Amino acid sequence: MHDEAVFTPLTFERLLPQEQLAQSRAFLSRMRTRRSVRQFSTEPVAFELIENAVATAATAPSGANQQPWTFVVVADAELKRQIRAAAEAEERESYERRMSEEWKAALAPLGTDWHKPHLEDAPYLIVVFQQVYGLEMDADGVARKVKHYYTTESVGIAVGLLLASLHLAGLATLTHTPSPMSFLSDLLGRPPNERAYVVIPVGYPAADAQVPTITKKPLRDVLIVQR
Ligand code: IYR
Repeated sequence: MHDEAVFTPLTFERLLPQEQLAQSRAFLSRMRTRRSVRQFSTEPVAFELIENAVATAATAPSGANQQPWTFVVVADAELKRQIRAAAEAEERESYERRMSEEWKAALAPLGTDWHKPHLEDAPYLIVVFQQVYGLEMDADGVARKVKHYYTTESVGIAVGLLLASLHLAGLATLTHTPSPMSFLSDLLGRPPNERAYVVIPVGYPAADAQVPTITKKPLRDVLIVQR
């Protein structure tokens, strides 16, 4: 049996041209101030900012509207300590043995290493999971696998919206991908259909936070217009 499409009139706010430009420019200039932060203050953050960011992420378009994401928010100090310990063990192995010289050279301008104190200092870690397939209960109470489409793309779009929301809320973030990330499924007790996608420490930057001196490519290098 297939569910048939049901349509409803679109709610769409048409903006005046000057309002379009003002909104577009304001968003651009706010987003240009976003930086990945690796030194966090332990200062608490209002939970609603996290909740609203996840709700914003969950508005993302997704393959077949399957919304193949789970956001696990970790505030518990002991759990953060365990995540840090496991991430540092993997990262240490990566930096000291697994990563190629070419990879380490590419990372050199960022000044990263295996130490991840931000995983404990940041008041929240948002661990994003990708639902590689769905699990649905059938009528007999048996779990059935449901194929998911474009999960990597869908979760990537959602994470982009999440980062934008947190930035506009005046918070700092890091998109952190310890590798491999399977320890997160174990520590957070996630089901077999979910795979860790990224860990995002969220909070205020430490008072003395520093960021690498790096720049974004100019528009002419990333935008091609064919009229
Ligand atoms: N996961 C490691 C290494 C790392 C990899 C990339 I690609 C980066 O852009 C940054 C770091 C780490 O988190 O240090």
